[in-house]
Amino acid sequence: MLTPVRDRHTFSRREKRDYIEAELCLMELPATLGLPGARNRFEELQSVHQHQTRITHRVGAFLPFHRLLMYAHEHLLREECGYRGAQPYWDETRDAGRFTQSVVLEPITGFGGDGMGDEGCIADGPFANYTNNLGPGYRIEEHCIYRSINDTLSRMASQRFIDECNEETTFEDFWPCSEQEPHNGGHAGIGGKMLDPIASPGDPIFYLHHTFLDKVYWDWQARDLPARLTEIGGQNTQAESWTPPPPDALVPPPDWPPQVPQGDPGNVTTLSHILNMWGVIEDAVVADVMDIRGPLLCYEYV
Ligand SMILES: [Cu+2]
Repeated sequence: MLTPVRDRHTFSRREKRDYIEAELCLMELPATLGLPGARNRFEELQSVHQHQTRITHRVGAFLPFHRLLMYAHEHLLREECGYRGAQPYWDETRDAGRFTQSVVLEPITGFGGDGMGDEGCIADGPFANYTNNLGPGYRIEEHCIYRSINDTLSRMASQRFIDECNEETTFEDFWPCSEQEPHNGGHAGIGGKMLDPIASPGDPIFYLHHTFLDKVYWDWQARDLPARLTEIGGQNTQAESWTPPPPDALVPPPDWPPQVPQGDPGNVTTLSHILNMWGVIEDAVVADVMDIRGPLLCYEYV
């Protein structure tokens, strides 16, 4: 049986609460992997992202990597925190241009609202007291979950940008399109921690956003099956024009492992490209995550 993934807008009050409770549980479970700075299971997932930003964004593995990261997060919720419900995604097209009004961000059963005060810390909701230890960027230092919601930028989450991407007929054209507005809308619309390209999984809304993006990806694949279950491509290293000299928080510590793509014969992402999960779950290759209904992922959007 496939695990259902559902629009969070359709969740009952109880379903919303169950999910939030499982996430809070993950934030309390002690870390087991010894990843730098990660103090609990939630931060270990974040560390997987923090360690690999350069080889998982603006590259061909962007969509497959984040698909597996979504799966890893859900797997931990289920296996370690007893979560039984559907995996939620945030249908951001419903809230595009009005993120400040979104029910996803309400304080009781939602993720809490905008940042307040000098540091932009979220002031309400279940995560208001959570102290995150990873970021900004590659730094390891304690900070609140901070946001700076921007309704104008949240317009990038509009359906029309998804429609534009769906016009693309090859993965090599679809992937960069999806990484633009549909991806950036959620990050820039929420702002703050979510706008940190390296440590953004420190805001739990990250998982609803990227599951939404994964649905955008799957919907595109589903327009031409089975052909798009094997269609992959794109460069493995970020194009020069996309990597301006970073400020110091954006330079990985010298003692961290270098970010080197593995598994492909050249600088093009293939089905044998390795998706490294740093021990949170087993590593996989791109081929393992091409079909969300396949033996590893086993889920469906309903
Ligand atoms: Cu990312």
